[in-house]
Amino acid sequence: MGTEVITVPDLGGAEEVEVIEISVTVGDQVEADQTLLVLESDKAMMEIPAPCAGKVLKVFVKEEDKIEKEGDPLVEIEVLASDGSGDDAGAASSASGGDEEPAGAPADEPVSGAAKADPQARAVEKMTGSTDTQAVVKESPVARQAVQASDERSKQDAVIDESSKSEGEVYAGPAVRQLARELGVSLAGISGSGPRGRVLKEDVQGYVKQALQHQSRAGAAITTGAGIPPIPETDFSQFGEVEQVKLSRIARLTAANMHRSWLNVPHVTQFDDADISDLESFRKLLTREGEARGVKMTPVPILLKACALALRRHPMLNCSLLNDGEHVIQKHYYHIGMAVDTPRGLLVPVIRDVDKKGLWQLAEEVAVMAAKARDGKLAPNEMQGASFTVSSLGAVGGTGFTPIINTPEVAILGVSKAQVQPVWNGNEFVPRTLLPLSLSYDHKVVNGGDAGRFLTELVTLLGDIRRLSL
Ligand code: CAO
Repeated sequence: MGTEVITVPDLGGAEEVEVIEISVTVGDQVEADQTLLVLESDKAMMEIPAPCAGKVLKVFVKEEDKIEKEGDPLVEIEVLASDGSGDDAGAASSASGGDEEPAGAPADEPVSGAAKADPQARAVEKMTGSTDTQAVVKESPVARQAVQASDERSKQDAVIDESSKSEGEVYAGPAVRQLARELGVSLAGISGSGPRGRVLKEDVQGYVKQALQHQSRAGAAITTGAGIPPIPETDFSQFGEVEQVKLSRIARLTAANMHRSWLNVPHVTQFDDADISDLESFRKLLTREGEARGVKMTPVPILLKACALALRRHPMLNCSLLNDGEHVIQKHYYHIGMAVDTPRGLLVPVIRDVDKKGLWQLAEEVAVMAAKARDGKLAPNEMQGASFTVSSLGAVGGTGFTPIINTPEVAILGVSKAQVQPVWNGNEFVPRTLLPLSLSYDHKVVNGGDAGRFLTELVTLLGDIRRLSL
């Protein structure tokens, strides 16, 4: 354990830079890359991130201080030892060099070598899309846009948005954006009372207060579905011993993505059972060969293959809807995401070109990707580009579930635990192994007929896997 002093970076020739926001206080635990404070020149804002996880020991500046010199101390943190136990901080600096993103989260943009080594440079790159630190200060629109890009997701979640101004035009620091996100408020509707129209915390609070007053006056609006009533905060300590635990970064991103999908996509889930008795006998036959090859043929690779073929025959499930609501992008590739349960949260590595690969190759890739996900070694591009997702809880149990679509995909297959059940064959009940499947689809794009035909095709393919080769 040691301490690290975060100093004023290269100011890119800016003459006067002001501290416009201190995002932490002494004693705070911070994660690597978490914003410590925000500087602003007359042209742009710059977030100063923590280089590593730690505890804030000292803050050398206060809001509205003017910064003149590169190298002046800003914040001192006590560096937390990484014990390799897979905690969030450890994961952020894992050997993979790649940030992980959960279900459907666009993985972080690739960053340059310099940025990988230096979180501050990484933040600058994220802000600007440029490796040129000076550009941050000089090119205000780019920098501004980059700061605001981090807020892009909150746009989707915003429940109060009465303005035609785009979120991208709003001028606000990260703490204010964070507050707005937590409150489910779009900054686009708030007028800023700070210098140069900057939105302050008080503006957000005032806006919410006003909105709540308005809502209670028009109480009927809630019951008619015109708003999402907030869940009141509860003091659970009144009922017993409690502990507040911070969610991991992966869990937080998953929550945001699931919420966004849930709010934006009209989900319908269709259920069916596939008779996989013959498939299971075939799998058993492959046990020896699998041992010789050093890879196990589990149900997932076979499911992926069957899905790719069914997608090819039912292309509406292999689309994405454009934001104009008038076009879809028809994908002619079959990259399938595979939900993997890891100690740090849900990750979705993508198996590419599933339709072109044999079952052994798929089995190997499934095993490799699942291991990488669990070890925190997935690269960002290994979690991008899926056109469909399979979420198998077969090894865990359960008779069925309704998976949430990994947007911008339009469908996801949930797989539950196969069970031997009595099936009537016309003359008698016979024991058959049935695999419960649940297909959630975006009813904006996929209609019930498409989904039903897709699932029936899948059940047919899994019921007679000779058909996989047709
Ligand atoms: N029914 C019955 N048994 C099943 C099964 C099913 N549908 N699917 C897998 N199994 C069995 C396997 O055959 C294997 O059994 P044996 O060891 O006796 O042969 C065992 O369960 C373990 O399989 P596995 O999980 O190691 O391998 P897999 O290829 O089936 O799955 C993976 C890989 C990565 C999908 C899986 O490990 C996993 O992480 N699943 C969780 C996904 C998840 O969290 N989904 C929820 C997302 S929404 O919150």
